[in-house]
Amino acid sequence: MSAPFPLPRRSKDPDGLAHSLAQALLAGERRALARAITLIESSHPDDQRTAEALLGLILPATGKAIRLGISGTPGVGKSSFIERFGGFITNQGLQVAVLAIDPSSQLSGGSILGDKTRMETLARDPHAFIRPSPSSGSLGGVARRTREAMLLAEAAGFDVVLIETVGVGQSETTVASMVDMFLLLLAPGGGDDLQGIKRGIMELADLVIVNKADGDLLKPAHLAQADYRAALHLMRPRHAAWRPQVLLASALLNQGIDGVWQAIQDYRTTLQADGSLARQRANQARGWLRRELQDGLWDWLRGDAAVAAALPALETDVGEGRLTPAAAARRLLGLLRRP
Ligand SMILES: Nc1nc2c(ncn2[C@@H]2O[C@H](COP(=O)(O)OP(=O)(O)O)[C@@H](O)[C@H]2O)c(=O)[nH]1
Ligand SMILES: [Mg+2]
Repeated sequence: MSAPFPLPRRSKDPDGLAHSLAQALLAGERRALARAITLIESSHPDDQRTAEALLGLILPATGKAIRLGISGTPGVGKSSFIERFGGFITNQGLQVAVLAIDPSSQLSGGSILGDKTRMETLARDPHAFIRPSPSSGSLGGVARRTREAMLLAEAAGFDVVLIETVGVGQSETTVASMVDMFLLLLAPGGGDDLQGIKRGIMELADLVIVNKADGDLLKPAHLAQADYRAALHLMRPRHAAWRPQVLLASALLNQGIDGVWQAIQDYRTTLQADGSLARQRANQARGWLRRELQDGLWDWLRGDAAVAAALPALETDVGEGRLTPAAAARRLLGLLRRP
């Protein structure tokens, strides 16, 4: 944790606090970013009001970073790769923020924190900012806070925002819905490995990186590259102008990182040229609006006294097959149409 930001923990004047935080953030103050992320992660109503005011203030300063998602099953080398990749970025004079969405972090205590040893250099790099996954809440809540943290990092002047997730569950789709480009890290395993990777995750990838392409694994890595290329060829590309690439890298030997960075630049240039990057961001923002509405409506619905009273029995009926989910939902919604 960073040193305490010299502002009151909570304020009777949320707008005043939001303004000072926004100022510090836009000046690129690191501690302000840490403090602002803590604020958006807070469930205290005062903090939430301040957070909303803050996000409103900094929104015009967002959007300049390249937003990257990175996924891969545990052990594939994500942390090792991010350490090298992050270092490569800061060596170019750019700033990188690493955030995480890890639905399993409630159990493990946070993916990135547990990995600090593998990201030792990056963690000490003054041009890098590493923040572990919020360790409480539903995937939806964690996702919202990560997306907002990304906006805060952009306002603080970060050039690259990298969102890490573990290669399991639905967190991949969630991350893909907030980034410009989705990177998938795979191990050299060839055809066998391909069976284990969910096709859905593969379809999200704009860039596949076969890590551990070193030593005895170099040959299998080349075979895997060919297999993945063939597999991707059969899938519907996410963008008309971009064919997903499959590259080799070794986080261990610090090789192939420049190639990954070049592919990211090519992707960005290509998708900016035909307007699809901007279109994707607009679609993503609209998607998030809808998700927020769904969440809000659901909270509001459950807060309704009549619905809250009827819900448990209806859930039992649905669970035991006495009522269809559709009929139960209609009945609950009907309760809202009281005069
Ligand atoms: N040979 C080799 N091993 C690697 C490479 N990258 C990571 N590893 C090893 O793979 C293991 C898992 O790496 P880690 O970065 O923690 O993976 P994560 O769980 O995806 O974050 C560690 O023992 C690393 O040393 C690589 O490029 N080559
Ligand atoms: Mg890791």
